Amino acid sequence: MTTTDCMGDLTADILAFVPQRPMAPERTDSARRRFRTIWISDVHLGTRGCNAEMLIDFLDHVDSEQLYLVGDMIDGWRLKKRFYWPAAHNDVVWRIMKRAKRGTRVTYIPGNHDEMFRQFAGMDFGGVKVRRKAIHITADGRRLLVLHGDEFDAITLAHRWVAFIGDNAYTALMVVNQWLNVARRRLGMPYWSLSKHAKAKVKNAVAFISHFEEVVAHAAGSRGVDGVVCGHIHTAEIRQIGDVAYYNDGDWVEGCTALVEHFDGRMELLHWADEIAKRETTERAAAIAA
Ligand SMILES: [Mn+2]
Repeated sequence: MTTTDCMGDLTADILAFVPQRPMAPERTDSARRRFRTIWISDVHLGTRGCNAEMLIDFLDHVDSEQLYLVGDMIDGWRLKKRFYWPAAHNDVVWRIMKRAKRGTRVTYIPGNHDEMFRQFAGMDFGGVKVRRKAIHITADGRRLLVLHGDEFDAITLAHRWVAFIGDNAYTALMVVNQWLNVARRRLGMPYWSLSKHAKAKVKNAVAFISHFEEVVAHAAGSRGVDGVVCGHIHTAEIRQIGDVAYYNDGDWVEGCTALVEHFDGRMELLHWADEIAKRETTERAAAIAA
């Protein structure tokens, strides 16, 4: 079998995997907020912790010329242990493939949880470029290195903030977080991240996170770029470290954040739970006025 045959089979397999239409139809009622670039990562599709509903809401309310998927989109480690794939997870994949088809330039940089896709780096599938890392040029001419971030684990062990409470405890915490938020939603209360709260309370975790940020920024600086965009540690941040701008787009397990670039090159972190709350307040006010 030639390489081309393999590639053909693989593309067909991937396209067959993407459903014909989503379970939750795409919302087109609201005018989408447009950005030059969007970065998301650490979605962990295939796990109960993944907040697919919130991500679907995000994808239905924003659009961009370019979209970077900065790793850990699918949790291959967890999926291997136990298969978990609800319709909402297909809907996320469908929406991303649809964007690529509509002309958004999509770059997928696999992380450590979806490292099985790293072997396809350099290839394109359905308009999605798979790469190990990328250089993004902002509208104001800055060069940003885009990578997942697990490259620095050997030095920082920053992702191991979880180790302080243990992986199983973290998973349990995520389940509690979900139930808590179902209850909060029923009571008309906004989304609240329990583990984000817990993480901020662990002093050592905070030290590890800031060490990770400094190591990544330093490595980017020595490669001569103006900034770095990563994910991996599930801690969204925009921070200037020396000459290097450090950006972390966060995650869609607990924080539910995306990094966006406006058309003038200005960067912003969107905390989607807050954006939903803002939108609902506006809608309520409009309903009362009407
Ligand atoms: Mn990771």
